Amino acid sequence: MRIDVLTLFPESFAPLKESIIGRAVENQKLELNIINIRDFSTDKHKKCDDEIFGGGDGMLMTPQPLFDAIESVLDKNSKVIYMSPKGEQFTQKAAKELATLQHLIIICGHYEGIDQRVIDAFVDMEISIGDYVLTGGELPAMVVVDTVARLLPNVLHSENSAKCDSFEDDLLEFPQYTRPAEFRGMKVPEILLSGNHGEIAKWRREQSELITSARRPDLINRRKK
Ligand code: 4G0
Repeated sequence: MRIDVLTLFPESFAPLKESIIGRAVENQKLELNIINIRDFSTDKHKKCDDEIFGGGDGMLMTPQPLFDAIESVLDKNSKVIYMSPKGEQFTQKAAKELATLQHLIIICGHYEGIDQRVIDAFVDMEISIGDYVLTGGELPAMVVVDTVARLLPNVLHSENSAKCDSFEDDLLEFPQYTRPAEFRGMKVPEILLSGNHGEIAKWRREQSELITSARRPDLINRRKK
């Protein structure tokens, strides 16, 4: 998969060069291009924002640099996504759908967002990562890139790690332990050391159901449907 991210702050994407996503890029499982919208401004001062028509606080990103930046990467296989607090809620299900596509273009707005004409001309999907407002779409875009990239073939070590995730069956994860079997007097539950895989699977299922009922009753109700 190829992902092009359009932003005024390309350096904020440094975290994606680390760890699993960094390795996915190195191993060519993901082609990730971080594109500076300012490079496309035809203004003599490279200006990319202006005041809002009709009044109101703050600045809006102007159409020209965005139109040119988008047109520089757009092709017939592209899905254009705009990160916005008024977008559709991003979920694991949405990530799985995006992970099947060839090419994503993700637009990051800053300030009060972008001119509506950019959205009308190019955007296929407005996505929100949750009901809160950030100073820019960069953190939300990183959330989308990370979530989608770890679902791509051969990005995680085992096929299973993505399939066993929380939300995969609308249940939260059971508690997990590693060595040592006793640490500062705190013991790992006996059942997990028993080697009885049937009983272990049963215990994990019960634990998942308990934690999901306590923390996310909405998920339990959704499952019953
Ligand atoms: C568009 C996404 C973009 C409009 C972006 C701000 C949160 C999210 C931005 C605004 C973002 C999210 C109207 C302030 C950039 N913040 N929840 N900030 N306004 O996904």
